[in-house]
Amino acid sequence: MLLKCAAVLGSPSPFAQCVVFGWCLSSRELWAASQGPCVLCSDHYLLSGQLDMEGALTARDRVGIQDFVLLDETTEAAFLTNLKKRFSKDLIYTYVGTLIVSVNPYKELDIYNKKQMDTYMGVNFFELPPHIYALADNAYHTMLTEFNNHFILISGESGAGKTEASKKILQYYAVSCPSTTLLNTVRDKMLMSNPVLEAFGNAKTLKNDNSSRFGKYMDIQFNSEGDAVGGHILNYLLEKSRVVHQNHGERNFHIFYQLVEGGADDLLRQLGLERDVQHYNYLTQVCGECAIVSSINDRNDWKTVKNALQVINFDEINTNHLFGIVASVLHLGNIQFDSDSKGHLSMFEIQLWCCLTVKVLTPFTIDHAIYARDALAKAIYGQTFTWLVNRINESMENKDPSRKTVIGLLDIYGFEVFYVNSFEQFCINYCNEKLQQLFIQLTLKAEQDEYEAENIEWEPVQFFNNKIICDLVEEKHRGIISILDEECLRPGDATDLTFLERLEDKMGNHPHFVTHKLADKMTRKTLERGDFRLLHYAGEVTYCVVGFLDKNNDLLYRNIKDVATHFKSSLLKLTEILMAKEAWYIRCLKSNESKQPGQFDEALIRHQVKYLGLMEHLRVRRAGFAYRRKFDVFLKRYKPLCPATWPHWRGEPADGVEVLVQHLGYLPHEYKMGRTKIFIRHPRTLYATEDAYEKCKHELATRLQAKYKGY
Ligand code: AOV
Ligand code: MG
Repeated sequence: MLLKCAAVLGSPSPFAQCVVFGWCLSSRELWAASQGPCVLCSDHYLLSGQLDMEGALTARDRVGIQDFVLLDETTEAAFLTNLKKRFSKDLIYTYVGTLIVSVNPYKELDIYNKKQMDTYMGVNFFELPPHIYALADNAYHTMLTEFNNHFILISGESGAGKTEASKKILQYYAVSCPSTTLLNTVRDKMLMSNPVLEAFGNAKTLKNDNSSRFGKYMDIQFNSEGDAVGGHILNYLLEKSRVVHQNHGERNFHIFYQLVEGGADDLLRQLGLERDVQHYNYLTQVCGECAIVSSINDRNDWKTVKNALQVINFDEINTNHLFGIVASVLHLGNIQFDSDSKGHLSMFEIQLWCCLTVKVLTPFTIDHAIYARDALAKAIYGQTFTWLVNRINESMENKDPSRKTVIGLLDIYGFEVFYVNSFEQFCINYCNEKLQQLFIQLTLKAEQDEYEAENIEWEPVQFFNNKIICDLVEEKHRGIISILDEECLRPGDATDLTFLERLEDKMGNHPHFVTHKLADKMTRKTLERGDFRLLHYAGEVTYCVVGFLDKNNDLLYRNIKDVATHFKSSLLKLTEILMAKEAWYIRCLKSNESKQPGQFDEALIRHQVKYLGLMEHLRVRRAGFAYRRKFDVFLKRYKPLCPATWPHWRGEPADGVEVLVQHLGYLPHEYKMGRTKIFIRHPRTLYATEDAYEKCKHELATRLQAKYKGY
């Protein structure tokens, strides 16, 4: 079983390739290999292929190592060399144990087709080259065998490939899980929720032509047979300010351009729209030419969205309402104010004009009126987005009452640094800070704590814990968010600048916080008086405080109406949801800033490898154990493999496990007994046990069938 395929009949020279080391075996070695696992690394599975003229042992040099755990040395240089080698061969995925490192290729690769999906279905993790399908499949099968919940955390900076990865995983589940006609419709809805939410929640930024401007957590719900029976989406803080303002070189949300470019003539006439994006202030106020993006086809995307809306049960009336709202936002943006502008307005606009310019008999100034108009546009769009998510959730609701387990997919906006960073970047980067903390807690810290708790001998690995930055932002009464909330609620003359002063008073000497006043001479030159700088885990970001109070007030206002929408508390809740599940990780790396295929910007990638803590993760993984299970759970599953433990083991579970693994021939260095769990060093040890278990189950079933045949 360990040997996938040895000789290739008829090929010029038969060989096998070790999938982890990637090296080839000569005929003599092949013969030896056919007696067991790879003779060179004595560890991993073998794949068939064709020996090229360069001969044996060259493949490793050419394609690199598929699991960083097996690198000769754990230096950053060796890590990057391996990543680069693989990237140059379009091998964008590499494992660190069961974690996947993915490098954005910025080009379509032929690795996401049905054939590939079939190849990865039901195969043990390390049997085939690294792929997100392998991770998706293993999460799925673990869920089915252990009846527990899982989540896949996809992280990385803006443009690194998180959303693409999450879509590919969803497609994998949609295509590869067992299906019935009824369930197919649930799956179609899950898939089709994507283009709709992307149209309303994604936009072109300087970092990414299809940047997610909201956070998304999606539960895919499965019944005990493994059918996908429903889905549920939680959304986080849509960047509403984009509706009324975009930075130079960026666009508004895709849906506006799709409607204007792709909507039928009749529809546009009905909605009073011109077929010209240049006509709308909200689409072109900063730079008109940014409306056209070579990688985006708004007309085609419009068709996809229209079709997707039908699949998720939007009837014609609802669809028309939805587009009516989108159009009304565009109309709002075109309302201009001057002291005698009433003469040019329609009835609808006059009513709106009265709302926006007269506040309890006190006329607004023109600035106030513009502010009120924009606030209204943002509120309308934000509410529509929430409504849309709710409708999608209704359409994907699980109608199957039987016991269910879930796999959660988390795809949020990635860490971002622009020339000017505002409240939105502050929230987005805080969110990333929280997820990094979660990663640390669940991997580096938890892993080492567990070895300690289980009394397993262990050499501690040092890592940077970003808890200090999370506390700086979120600590009760002392963190930046608390101070901002207090300042927003303080009656009187609170402004963005008084907020900054209070920060300076409170944060004083914090090592991750700097302002112009607090900075030394060198740093001061690069800081304006209205800025504060945070030293995030992923790098320094300078935030301009202008608009902080105003934008936070908006959140606070929503918070008073519905606590659940408050960003900080909703992130805390998300952390709780995730902590209760078994985690799988995809760490996405951005290959270059100019979105070019095939370009491997080493400095940029080194920086990401560093701040994502990949080296520390590798060191912990390498020194540790790939698999661990409670004694009773392990014994319950594998006891049929040993006559002394089958059908009942009367003693302590730990003793039963010891008897069992002795019987299975585990060598002393392959496992360790903790206080409550068995720890297994290499996955292959477990896979061999799992294979034996499957065989045993099959034999038992055959025997039972034969026995009861006559009844
Ligand atoms: P993000 O989700 O991580 O950024 P995306 O998943 O949107 O980034 O990826 C950005 C772009 O990179 C995509 O539009 C594709 O052009 C390309 N890309 C990413 N992954 C792949 C892949 N596996 N194969 C081919 N091209 C890919 V943000 O949402 O900005 O944080 O807020
Ligand atoms: Mg995204």
